[in-house]
Amino acid sequence: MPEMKTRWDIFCTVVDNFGDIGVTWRLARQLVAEHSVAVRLWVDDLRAFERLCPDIDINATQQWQQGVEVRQWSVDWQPTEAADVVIAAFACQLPSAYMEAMAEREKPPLWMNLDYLSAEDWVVGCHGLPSVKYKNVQKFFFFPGFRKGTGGLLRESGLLERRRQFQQSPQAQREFLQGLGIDRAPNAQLISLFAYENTGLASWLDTMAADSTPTHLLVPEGRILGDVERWLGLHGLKAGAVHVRDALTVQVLPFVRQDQYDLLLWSCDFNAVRGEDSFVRAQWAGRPLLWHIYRQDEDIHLDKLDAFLTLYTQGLSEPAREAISGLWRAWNAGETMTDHWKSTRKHWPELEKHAETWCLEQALQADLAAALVQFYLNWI
Ligand code: TRH
Repeated sequence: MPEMKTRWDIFCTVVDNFGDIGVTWRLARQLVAEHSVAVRLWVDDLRAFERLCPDIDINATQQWQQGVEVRQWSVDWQPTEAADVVIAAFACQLPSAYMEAMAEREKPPLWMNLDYLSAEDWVVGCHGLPSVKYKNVQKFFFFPGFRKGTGGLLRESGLLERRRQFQQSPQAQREFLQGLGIDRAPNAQLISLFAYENTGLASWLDTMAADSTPTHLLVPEGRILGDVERWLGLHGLKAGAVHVRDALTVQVLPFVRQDQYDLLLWSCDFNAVRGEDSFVRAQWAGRPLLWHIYRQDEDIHLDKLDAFLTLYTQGLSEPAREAISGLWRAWNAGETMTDHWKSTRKHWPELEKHAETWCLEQALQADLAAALVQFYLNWI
C-alpha cells in the first residue's frame, strides 16, 4: 500500500504587496519538494500570486503548481476536511467552518501561526509557545528568525551551492542579464532597487551620478518608480526604459518570476530590498544589502530594524558598522543618503566579505521548512 502523505494546509491572505504570498508560496513548494508532504495553499488573491508565478490561472478555484495544490480562498467557503497540519500565515483568520472541521477531527491537527520575521530578542522566548485554543485544537506560535532557538529562515536545499555556481560563472550571469535586456558596462557596479516610496532616493541617485565609478541601477517595476521618475524628470517609465545621467545608468526591469529574482540578486554587487522575503533572499545572495523595512504603526518597525542591525553588524570594524547602520537608518527615515553612501563605499571590501560570512553563519541554522516539519514530528 502506498504510504499516506501527511497533509498540510497553508492559509494566506494577501494584505498588501507580495510578501504574504511570496513567503507562503516558497514554503509550500519546499515542503512538497523536500519533505514529501501534500500541501494545499489557500490564497485569497491570485492576481498578486500571478505576478510571482505567471503560470497561475487566476480564475481556477483549484490548480496544481509545482506539486502544490493551489486553492482559491473565496468568501463563500465550501466545506472541506481539515489537514494534519494547519498553518495560518501572519495571523490570518481561518474560515469558521474550517475551524469546526479542525475540531471535528478524531485527532486534532497541529495548528500554527507562522509569524513575521524579526531579529528581536523576545522572539526566542515566544517561538513554539502555545497560543489560543479553539475547542480541543491548540494553536502554536512559530517564529522565523536569525537566532538560535527560533524557527530559522526559508532556505531551499542546495540554494547556496546554486548561488555559488552562478556567481562563479560570468557566462551564466551574462546570459541571464542579457535575457532581461541588461548590457552591463565592464567596470560598472550593478545595483538592484526594490523598495517602497522613499524621499531619500533622489540624494542617493545624485551621489551615484556624481561618483567616479559608474553604476548601473536596475529597478523592477513597482512602488519606487515614482521617485525614480521624479528624479529623472520623466513620466510613464516602463520596463525596458534606460536613462543615463552622468555616471549613473537607470534601467527599469519587468517584475520577474520569483526564482528569476534570485538570479537578479545574485548578479548584483549590492541589493536594495524590502519587506520580508526579498530581504532574506538578498542575505542568501551573499552580497551587501540595504533593507527598506515595512512600516508599522507607532514606528515599531524601527525597533526591528535596530535589532537586526545589532545582530548583522557583529564582527564588523567600528567604522564599517557605523557606515552601514547609518545608511540603513537614513534610508528608512527617507533622509539624505549622500554621506552614508560615500562612507559605505569606503568600507566596500569589508562589507562584501562580511555579507558572505553572515550568509554562511545563517545557513548553519536549520531552515524554516525543516524546522516546521521537526516541530510537527516532536508534537505527534
Ligand atoms: O512586497 P513586500 O513589501 O511584501 C510584504 C508585504 O507588504 C506584507 O504585507 C508584509 O507583511 C511584509 O512585506 C513584511 O516585500 P517582500 O516580502 O520582499 O515580498 C516581495 C516578493 O516579491 C518576494 O517573494 C520576491 C518577489 N519578487 C519577484 O518575484 N519578482 C520581482 O521582480 C521582485 C522585485 C520581487
